[in-house]
Amino acid sequence: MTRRFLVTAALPYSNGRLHVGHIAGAYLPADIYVRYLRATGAEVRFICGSDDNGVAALKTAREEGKPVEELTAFYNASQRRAFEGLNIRFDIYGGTHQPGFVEIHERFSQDFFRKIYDKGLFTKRTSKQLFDVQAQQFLPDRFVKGACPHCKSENAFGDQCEGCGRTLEQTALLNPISVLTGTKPELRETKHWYLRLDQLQGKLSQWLASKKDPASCGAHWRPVVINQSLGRIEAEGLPERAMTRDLTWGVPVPLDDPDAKGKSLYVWFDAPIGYVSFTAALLEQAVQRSQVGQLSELPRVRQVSDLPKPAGSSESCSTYADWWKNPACKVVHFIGEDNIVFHAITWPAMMLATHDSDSIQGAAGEYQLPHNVVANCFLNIKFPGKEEEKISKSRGTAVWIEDYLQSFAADPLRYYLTAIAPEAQRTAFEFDDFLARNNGELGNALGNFFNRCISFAHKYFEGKVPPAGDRDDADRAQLARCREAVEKVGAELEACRFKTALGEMMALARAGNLYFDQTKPFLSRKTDLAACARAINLCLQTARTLTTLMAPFLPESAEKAAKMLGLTDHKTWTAATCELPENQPLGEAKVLFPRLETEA
Ligand code: B3M
Ligand code: ZN
Repeated sequence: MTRRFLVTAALPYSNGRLHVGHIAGAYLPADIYVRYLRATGAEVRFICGSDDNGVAALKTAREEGKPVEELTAFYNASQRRAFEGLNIRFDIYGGTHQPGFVEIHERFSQDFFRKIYDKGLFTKRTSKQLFDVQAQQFLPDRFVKGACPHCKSENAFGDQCEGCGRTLEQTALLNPISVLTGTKPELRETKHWYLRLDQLQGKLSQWLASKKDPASCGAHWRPVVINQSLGRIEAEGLPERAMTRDLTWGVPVPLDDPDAKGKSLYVWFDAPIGYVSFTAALLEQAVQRSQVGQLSELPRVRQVSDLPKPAGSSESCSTYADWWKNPACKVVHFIGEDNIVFHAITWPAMMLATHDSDSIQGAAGEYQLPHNVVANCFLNIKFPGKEEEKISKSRGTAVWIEDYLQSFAADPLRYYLTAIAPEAQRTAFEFDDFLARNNGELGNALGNFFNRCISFAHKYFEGKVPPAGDRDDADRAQLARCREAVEKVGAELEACRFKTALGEMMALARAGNLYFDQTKPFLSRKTDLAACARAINLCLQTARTLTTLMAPFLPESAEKAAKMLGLTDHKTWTAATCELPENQPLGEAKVLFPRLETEA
C-alpha cells in the first residue's frame, strides 16, 4: 500500500526575511524528509505559507510605516524566493492573509472555532487586560513587553518569554510597557473566549506519553519535544487559554455576540489551521486545473513540486479531509524549538476539541493528531574571534538567505546546515566552517570521488562503464557497503535523524575513495586491464548508489551526478543499488562542488 504523508513546515511570520536559522530549524529538514519519502514511493503533500495575522506583522508594519497588507505581501514574496532559491519545494506556499488564501483560511478558521464553541469547550470570561490609554487600544501579545515572571528575563512579551520560551498571560508580566507608545498600560476589562485546555489535559498527556516509545507509536519523537510538552503538563497542568484578541487584523471571531465585535482569533489559533486551509487551497487548485485542463495558463499562485508524483495518486486524496481526517495519512510537523508547546499541546488540543469520538488519535472523519512533531533547537552564529551568539536581526548577526544566494549555490548551504543541524542542542553557524566543509568534505570526499572515477572512465574506457569482470572479495565487500549505506541512510531518514543520515551517505563516499586508493586502478591500468576495469566499474556502482542517497540532501548536485552517470531515474530509493550496465555511456565529468573562497 502506498504510504501517505502530509508534511508541514512552520508558517514564517511575514514580517521579515529568512535567515540561516529559520532554514536549519524547520524548512530544510522538512524538505529533505519529503524528498526522501517521495523517493520511497510515498504520496506526500508538503505545505507551508506565511503567518500573516496577529501582532507580529502589525508591529513591523507600524515600524516600517506601511499598510499591513503591503508588508505581509512583500515578505511572503521574499520568503517564497528564498525557499525557491534553496530548492525547498512546497506543493503550496500560502499565507493566512494573502490574496487567494484569505477567504478559504477565514472559512476554515471560523468553522474550527464554531465547532469547538458548539462542543462547549470555550468559556467566555471577563478579564483585565493591558490597555494603552494614549493609543486607545488593548495591547495583545507582542504589543506589550516586560520582565518574565518565571525567569526574570527582560525579553518577555505578552504571549511568550524569549528567555525561557514559556507561554505567558500578559497580566503576569512584570513592569509591562506598551510597545506602541512606550507608556505604562493600565488594566481594563474585556471579554474573551478561553479554550478549556483543562478538560483536554487528560487525553493530551495520554497521547504524548504514547509517543515516548517509537516501537509502539511508529514515530521517533525527539526527547526535547516530549519533555517540554509532557513536562509542562505534569509540572503545571493546563490552564484555560484565551483564543481571541482585541484586534481587528486577523480572522474575525465568528459569533453573533456583541462581545465578539472588533475581536479576532488569536494568531496561534488560526495559524496552525493554515496548514489545513492551504491543503484545501492546493486541492481546489488541482480540481480547477483538471477542469480547465491547462496547468500552465493558470496564475502561478502555487509552486508545483518538481518531483514526480507516484502513479495512481490523487483520486482518493482530492479533499483536505482525505489528508487531515484519514487515519491512513500521517501528518508530520517540522518546527523550531520555540513552537513546541503550540504544536504538541495547543494545536492537538484544538483538534481534540473538535472530535465527537472518544478516540485520542481521532476516528476516521475526524482531525488526526500529528504522527510526529519534529523540532530543532535554535541555530546560533559565531564570528571569528567572538563568542557564539544568538542570531539577531536588530544586532545584525544574521546571514540572510537572499544575500547568501547572491554568491553561492543552494547545495553547499543545504549540506552545511544538515551537517551541523541543531537536532538535539543548539549549534552555531560559522562562515569559515561552512567554507572548510564545502571544500574539505563535499569537494574532497564526495565531489572528488565522482570526478576521479568518471574522468578515469573517459580517459581509459572510452567514456563508458567498463566490464565488472570476476569480482573478488574486496569488490563484494564494497558492494555490501553500498547496500548497507542505503539501508542505514533510509533508516536514519525515517527516524528524522538527518545529520546522521548525511553522515552515513558521506561515509560511503569516503569508502569509495578508499576502495579507489586500495585497488589502484591508476597502476593496474598498465599491468592488468581487467582488474582496472573491475575497480572502475565498482567505483561507478558506488557513485550510482551515492547519487540516490545524496538526492534528498543535495538535489541539484544529484541531478548533475545523474547526468555524469547517464542515469535517467536517480531518485527512486529502491533502485539505489541497481547496477549500471556495462558499456553505459557516461556524461562529461564535471566538478560537483567547486571550491569556495572568501573574497580577499
Ligand atoms: N509563525 C512562529 C514562528 O515563526 C510561527 C509559526 C506558526 S506555525 C503554525 O516562530
Ligand atoms: Zn522567561
